[in-house]
Amino acid sequence: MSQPTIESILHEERLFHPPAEFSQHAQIKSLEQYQQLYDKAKADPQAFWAELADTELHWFQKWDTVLDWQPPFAKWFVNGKINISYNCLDRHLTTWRRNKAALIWEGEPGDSRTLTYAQLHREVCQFANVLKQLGVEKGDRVGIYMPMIPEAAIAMLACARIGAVHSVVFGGFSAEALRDRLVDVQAKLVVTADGGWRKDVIVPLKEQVDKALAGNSAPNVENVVVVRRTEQKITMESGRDHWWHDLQAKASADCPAEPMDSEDMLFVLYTSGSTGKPKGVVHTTGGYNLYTHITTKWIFDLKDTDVYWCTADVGWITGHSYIVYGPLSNGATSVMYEGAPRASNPGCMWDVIEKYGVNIFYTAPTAIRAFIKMGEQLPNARNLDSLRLLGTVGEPINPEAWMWYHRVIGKERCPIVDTWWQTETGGIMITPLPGAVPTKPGSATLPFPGILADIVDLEGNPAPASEGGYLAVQHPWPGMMRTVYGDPDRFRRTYWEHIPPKDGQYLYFAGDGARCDQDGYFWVMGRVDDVINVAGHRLGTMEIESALVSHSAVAEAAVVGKPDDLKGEEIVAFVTLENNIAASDELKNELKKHVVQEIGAIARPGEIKFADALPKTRSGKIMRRLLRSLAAGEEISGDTSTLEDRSVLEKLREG
Ligand code: 7RM
Repeated sequence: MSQPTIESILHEERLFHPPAEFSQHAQIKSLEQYQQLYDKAKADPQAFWAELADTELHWFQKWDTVLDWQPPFAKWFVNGKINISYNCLDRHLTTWRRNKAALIWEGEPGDSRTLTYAQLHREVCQFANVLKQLGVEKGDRVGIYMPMIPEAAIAMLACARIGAVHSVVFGGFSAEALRDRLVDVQAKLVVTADGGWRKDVIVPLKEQVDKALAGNSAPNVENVVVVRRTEQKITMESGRDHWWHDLQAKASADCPAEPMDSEDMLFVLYTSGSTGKPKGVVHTTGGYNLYTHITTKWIFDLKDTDVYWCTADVGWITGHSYIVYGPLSNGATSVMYEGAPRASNPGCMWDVIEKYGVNIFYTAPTAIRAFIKMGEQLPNARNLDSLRLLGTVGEPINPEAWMWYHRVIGKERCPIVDTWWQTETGGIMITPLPGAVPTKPGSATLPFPGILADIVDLEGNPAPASEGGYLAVQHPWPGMMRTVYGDPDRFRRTYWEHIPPKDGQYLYFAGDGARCDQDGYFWVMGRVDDVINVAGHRLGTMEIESALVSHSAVAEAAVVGKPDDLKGEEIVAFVTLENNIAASDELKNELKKHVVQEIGAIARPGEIKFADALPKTRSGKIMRRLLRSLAAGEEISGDTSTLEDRSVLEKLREG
């Protein structure tokens, strides 16, 4: 896929109005209504958020200050007492939703399970008691390393219920990556499963946990709770490991939700940046609850009869905010799917839509491009009439993929919400409201009410309309991350001082390049830092470089992204070897395997290129810009005058 260019944006003239029938019944019904909300929020953000917090959420005790902003540290709903598990469960039990499906789980191979709000509440209360019995207290951290099964959501909600802080680690990460995260967050307990299904194969999750904990390398972990899922043989360490079903069967279902301070930590989720180790992004309770609640309600235009399906994994922020917390806080029916399209079952997504009558479908551009490749006969063979709204997230969507989604899946009658946001923002920031904002293929359109998005240069000055610049946000919002776990200084430097504050005015730097068109529509062009986006997964080039350099044969490594039709970007690694080591295809494979072992399969380099030397500046910085052009097979353009040794480039070009 080619990254969007300013030229392609300038030539995109197609405009799709929300269908009248859709707008008529929508939460937000017209562009005027959106504009009113936007203006109201802009004029008095605190009043705007306070009114929503009051009407949309249950508080045990009301806050006394809406926002305490000590840049770049924000506190929302100060001294308010709230519990997100209460808002996601208990408050629905006294309504007709008590027996409504909360989670519909479609598992592999052919398993399924539906949990009503009452049933989910019961399971969550029981597991909350299990956590307590195992010594987990308010403020303690709990690692969750799980397949896409209901127990993942149950564990998250159980933590939230007693005030424990969850840190979900995507099940595709390796034992090493898991260990790094468990150590950084000082997890006291880990919840996992014997295994998980990933495209016809079993991922040995418990085995990975054993590896991560071996030799007391994550010393804070006292207990491991294991869900029986795939039934393959695992070893259970006595005193440390416990079966979920044993504990759950004995646990009381009575566990009132702990009134949490609005600013108590809810979870830590690790994400990659341009430097150093992945950062533990910290989200707190009240603001996150409100932000995910209201964005879900307005952007996905939730109706009480809807079946809503977000295809993300709960190991990513999209799963946290838009499978679990946002939908459940609204009392919605949220589908959770363990499977994934693959050669043996290429039409499985459409089967799920047909089986459950899915109305709202939220997925990633990389998935859409894979659907295109598999052919429209697959969706065409299923009844997709239930669909009324489509969404995308994770990377810029190329207009061709947007048009295919609109025509083949949406049958030209479903609005598409292209939602821009990040782990750090907690929830969706730039997006159409589907009944209100006309869409353009490839544009995330307009900011959500209360979000003051800007495009600026590195001094924080507005970028000229024709050129584009850096995406930034002006005012704090309730869902924003509060800090980097254990490193507030890194939080300040990375996000709030990258663009130097002027007169005490701080701008949040998102790390994306973007442009605004003549209608004020945002076009996000992709990362401007050393973060690459492979199939919607966010990876830091430096993490992959560190993994490569940790191999004894490697002297130096530089990793860049190369445009890829399916995955958006593909990882290309330039590697120089230690003196006595010879380059070979076997070594390439070994290095790829090594990266998988260090980080996980999502970080496997697509290509490894051996080089005698890497192009560097006189001050010794690797010139990635040149490597990016080389990887993409482009002519090297721009300034190469800072290159220390020009022959390095010639050699690399010769291959
Ligand atoms: C939700 C999520 C964040 C990065 C972000 C962007 C890219 C996400 C879009 C997008 C263009 C979109 N969180 N991104 N959504 N780019 N249009 N609609 O993906 O932390 O994992 O990644 O993803 O580069 O900075 S994330």
